[in-house]
Amino acid sequence: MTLDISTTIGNIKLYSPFLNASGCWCYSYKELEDMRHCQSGAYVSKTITMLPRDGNPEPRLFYDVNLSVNSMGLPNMGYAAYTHYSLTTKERQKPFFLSISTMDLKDTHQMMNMIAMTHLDTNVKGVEFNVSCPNIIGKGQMGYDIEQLKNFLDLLSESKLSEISRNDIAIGLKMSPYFDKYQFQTVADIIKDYPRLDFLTCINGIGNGLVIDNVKEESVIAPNNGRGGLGGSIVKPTGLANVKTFKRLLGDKVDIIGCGGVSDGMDAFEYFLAGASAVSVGTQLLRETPLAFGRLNQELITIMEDKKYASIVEFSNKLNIDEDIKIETQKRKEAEQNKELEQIKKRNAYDLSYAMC
Ligand code: RRO
Repeated sequence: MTLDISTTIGNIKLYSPFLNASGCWCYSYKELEDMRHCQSGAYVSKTITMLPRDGNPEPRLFYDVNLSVNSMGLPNMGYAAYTHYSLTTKERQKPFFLSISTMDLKDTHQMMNMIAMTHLDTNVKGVEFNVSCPNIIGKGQMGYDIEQLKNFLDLLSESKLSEISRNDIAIGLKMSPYFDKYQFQTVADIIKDYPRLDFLTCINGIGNGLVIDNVKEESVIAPNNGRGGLGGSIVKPTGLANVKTFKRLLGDKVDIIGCGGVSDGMDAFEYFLAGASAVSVGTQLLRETPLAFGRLNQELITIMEDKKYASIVEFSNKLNIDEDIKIETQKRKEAEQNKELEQIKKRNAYDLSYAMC
């Protein structure tokens, strides 16, 4: 049987469904070159701001066999350096995506337009807007602020980037992890209104975790009062649930890149079952270097052989579990409307009796 592990993100083709999670092995030219030459299907840059940033003070990253925690604080070389990288390495066997910060909307807007103007020269094939960085001191996540999220998406819709064909650039969002059913529905309702979104990456680190070194009796990281974004196998159930729920709510409107706790082929297989079309690797990449991708491809192939699948579409989104989010949300809306009507009726009755006095 010929076995095919290729996939697509929007209209961009990947010969393997694995890529790095932004933030892992993608800061420097050297790391990006390692990613360009490894066996991943695509690669993505560190989240980029207009100007270079040093990020938060060290120690700011910790990982062990179960988890990772970081409060990097968006260190990156700045937009010009990553554009220079893309221009000088435009011959690629795989798609290169930029991760773009949404921390300062004026800068973000400028970067959107510049990416659009240079994309033919840089051969950038995707842009992932990071609306979910958990570590900016003094700033919450845009993913948890619906108004801010809408403002950003309006800006994106009106930008030159949105005019570029889907065949040339895939546009997506790196999503915060959500935990509440109604939150999922609210966010999905907003995303539905924006036609030029091709993918969601679910999930970014779970924010504000605390990992304690019980020998030193202190947090393993220093910034943000010792709190940081969690990754690794402990976040996989949350990642899977986010992929599944957004796939259920958004259907074919977007492709989903599963992210969180992928360290072997079976983790990836689970993400595909939940509805992912591709999978990114974070903590495990730090542990194992980009050599991980050859192993992951091979493990996925073995699983597919064992289960007699010839391609990823045969099992992507196959997990069939009952979901009543839409019904529950509808019921909640009706209950709220009824409550409002009751109040209006009571007020009218009161006004009437008052008028009759
Ligand atoms: O740089 C970071 O602190 C960071 C970012 Br931008 C992000 O999106 N997710 C994360 O866990 N760390």
